[in-house]
Amino acid sequence: AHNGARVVSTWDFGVGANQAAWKVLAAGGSALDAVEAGARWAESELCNSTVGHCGNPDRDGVLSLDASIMSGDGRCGSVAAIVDILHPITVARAVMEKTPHVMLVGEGAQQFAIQQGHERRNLLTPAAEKAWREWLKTEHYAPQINAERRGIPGDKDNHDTLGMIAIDHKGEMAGACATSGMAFKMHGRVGDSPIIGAGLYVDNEVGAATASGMGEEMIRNAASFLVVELMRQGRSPAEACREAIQRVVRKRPEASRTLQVCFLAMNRSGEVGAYALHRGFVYAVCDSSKQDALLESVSVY
Ligand code: SD4
Repeated sequence: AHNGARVVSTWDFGVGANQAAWKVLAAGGSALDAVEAGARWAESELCNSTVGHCGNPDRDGVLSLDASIMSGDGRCGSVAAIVDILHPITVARAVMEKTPHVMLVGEGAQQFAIQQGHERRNLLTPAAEKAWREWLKTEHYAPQINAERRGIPGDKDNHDTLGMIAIDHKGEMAGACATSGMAFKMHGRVGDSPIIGAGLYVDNEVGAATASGMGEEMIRNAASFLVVELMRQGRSPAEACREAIQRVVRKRPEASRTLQVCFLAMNRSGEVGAYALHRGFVYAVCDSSKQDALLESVSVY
């Protein structure tokens, strides 16, 4: 048996997302409802607040969002490169529950969202538009995830992906990802977050994993699936995350010196682990004993 309900999330804003999810879990709700609530909080509350948390657009000035949701019984849904829709996570859940498909992209995803009652609205904030105009002066694509914390001067923190995993009172698990992806990405670029097995994977028999950082590396390594499969072979969540990071490094040793990759995992007993390529990856843990814990992950560098 597991040790009660628990929810974990990537980055410092994970604390707020966890608390939104915890309201559901503490009331005896399901992990699936909890992660949707947590991701919805990140999609709206976070974007309504401070600059830097709100997504930067792609290199054409279009803010396109990715989201995925997965239930421990294997059901999953996602949307990629969806534009002008505030809650992609809810659209992803509807893809899972109301369509014969797993993933919808771009215009089709938006069309489905509108059919589901979502409103079309421009989400690009003045601050994000300003950052994009500034970026246009050089057009240099050089993502620096959590650069500030890594001591790289001049770059603002750039981490806008919520990865969340929950286990409910029944021991059922679920996970969610919500993101605007990499700032100034190519138009049409899809990251790891909406790719089941890359940015998120959940299996009630074993546990769950989610990722943040340079999504291309997660996709290359089917990384969240890898973390879950390593746990299936007996690794602890922390060991599984570390091995997945080592896999990323082995594949691309040079690139690994500069890009950030982070994994967060929880097994079906509620044990939590994390590992990052570079320091600065923090994650939030929330359960009945404490709702605002923020921990710093170990890292290779
Ligand atoms: C992506 N993994 O789209 C996301 C970005 C991210 O912190 O996690 N940023 O590649």
